[in-house]
Amino acid sequence: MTHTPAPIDLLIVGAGFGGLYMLHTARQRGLTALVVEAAGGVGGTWYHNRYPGARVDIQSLEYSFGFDDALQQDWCWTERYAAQPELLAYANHVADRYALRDGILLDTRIAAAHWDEAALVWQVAAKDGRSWSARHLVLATGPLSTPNQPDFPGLSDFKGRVLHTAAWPHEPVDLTGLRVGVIGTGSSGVQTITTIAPQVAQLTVFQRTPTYAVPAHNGPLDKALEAQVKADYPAFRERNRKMMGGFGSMLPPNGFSAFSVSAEERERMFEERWQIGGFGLLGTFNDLIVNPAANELAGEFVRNKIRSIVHDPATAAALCPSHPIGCKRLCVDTGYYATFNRPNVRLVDLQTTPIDGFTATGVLAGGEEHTLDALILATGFDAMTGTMLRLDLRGRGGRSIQQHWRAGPLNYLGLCLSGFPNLYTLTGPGATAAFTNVIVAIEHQVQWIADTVTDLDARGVRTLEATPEAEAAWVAHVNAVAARTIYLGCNSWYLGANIPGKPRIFMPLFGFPAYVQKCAEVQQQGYAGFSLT
Ligand code: N01
Repeated sequence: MTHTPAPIDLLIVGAGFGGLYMLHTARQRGLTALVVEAAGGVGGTWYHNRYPGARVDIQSLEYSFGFDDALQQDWCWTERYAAQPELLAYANHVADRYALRDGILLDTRIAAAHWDEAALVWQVAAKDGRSWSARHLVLATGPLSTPNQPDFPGLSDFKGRVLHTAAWPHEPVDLTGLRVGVIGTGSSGVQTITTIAPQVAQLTVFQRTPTYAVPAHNGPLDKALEAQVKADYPAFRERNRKMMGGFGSMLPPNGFSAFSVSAEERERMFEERWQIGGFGLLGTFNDLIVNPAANELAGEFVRNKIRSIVHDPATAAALCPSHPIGCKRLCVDTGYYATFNRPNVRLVDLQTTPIDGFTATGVLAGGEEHTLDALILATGFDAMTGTMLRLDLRGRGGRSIQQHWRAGPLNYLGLCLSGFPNLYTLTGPGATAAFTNVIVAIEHQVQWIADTVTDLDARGVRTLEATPEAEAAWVAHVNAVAARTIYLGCNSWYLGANIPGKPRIFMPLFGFPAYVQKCAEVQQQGYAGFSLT
């Protein structure tokens, strides 16, 4: 790869919220930085996921940057849970407000990054042949950025339109009056299904695993609540940073067991949180995530809701999940289960009637042809590692990330990799982002990286590299934490279980405050677990 004469301090891959804030923070510290982004605009997730009904599942007063009080005072969300266009507008506002655009190269896909052991820099090349050298490389590529396109044999036989929720076209897609199929019932599928059902002639939902969904009770943002939060925003953010997931201080989890109250009281408390809506249901008791028996009570509460909402008992039964609630990320919905009461909506249970193939005009399942004009794949992502593993990323000795991660994503602190000096992963494996309000997680990791780079510069240290021992211990720690919860009890993307052949290693760390504390300790201890040169 060609060398450029003066290396920049930070090359950042990706212009989502992570890349934007990394660029801003680097500049504030007097570091030179460049963001390289494959898409035609900023916003990452909210640039690509334009499917009908796409919206955030954490309240917008929380799912937003807190690093600048002027920003959080000025910006006004219109809804309790912002929809994709508003989130994309927010990302663009951040880019403009902090004059970031001249540091962002759009429509440019990074193809390779090789560590240059002589010059102690990353040599980074784009697909179009341009190249840069950088002292530090930050992969702000997002945990959910490479769409999962399952290998459905015969799919190309289908002559109708095929769409993926995570790669939705920019021009309007008019599904009015069409016969539409949706494969997948995770968050993307749930939002798509609920939104398009009233528009389409016929909607066929192909479900492999039933999903737990709790009501969002979305609506216009409560102005009184907004005023209350804004009057105290820094303290509100601080309270959220102390929560397990970096959000939820408006409805803190209760500190007692599901078994410490009577059955009637338990039901009343679940109901109270169901009526409030959102993830707070999982905080009704303090043992829902750690005790399978307590978790089962919450799961049964939601199954009873499904049975009471869905009129057809067979459909209701097929919609009832049996895995632990929360084990796959909970969906936050707007009438998902009730959608199956519509006469134009049909559920196809792939557990009993698997997809046999495709015809020019539809999907064959259970010996029946489901005639479709369009098929929507809401099949998720090759999460957390998929995007990084598609790079030609090579560390010391030319060792590739594909070799390093052959048995799963080895990392230290969810930030660094042994053999890959001065490389940082944002919201990647080993970090809490997937369980956290991701913007809060990004703010923390970006600040850690910026602190580290400026600190190392001040000390005259040129390279920071995780030791293999620290890395192995960290992955064991992440998995040990997960083993104390219900998270190993299902086939989730947290485990890599949604992608055939992907190593089953539990990737995200549960517990944001402890993670923040650990990262700080590592810095205070002179970068324990790292070798410095
Ligand atoms: O993806 P998913 P997603 N044949 O992996 C099914 C975030 N997000 O895009 O469960 C048939 O959850 C798969 O079935 P199964 C959020 O963190 C947030 O919906 O593997 N079906 C599943 O039903 C979320 O967790 C928001 O058996 C197949 C679905 O496809 C994450 O993104 C909105 C299949 C995939 O569900 C991912 O959500 C959207 C196959 N071969 C996303 N392969 C909000 O903020 C997969 N499936 C609200």
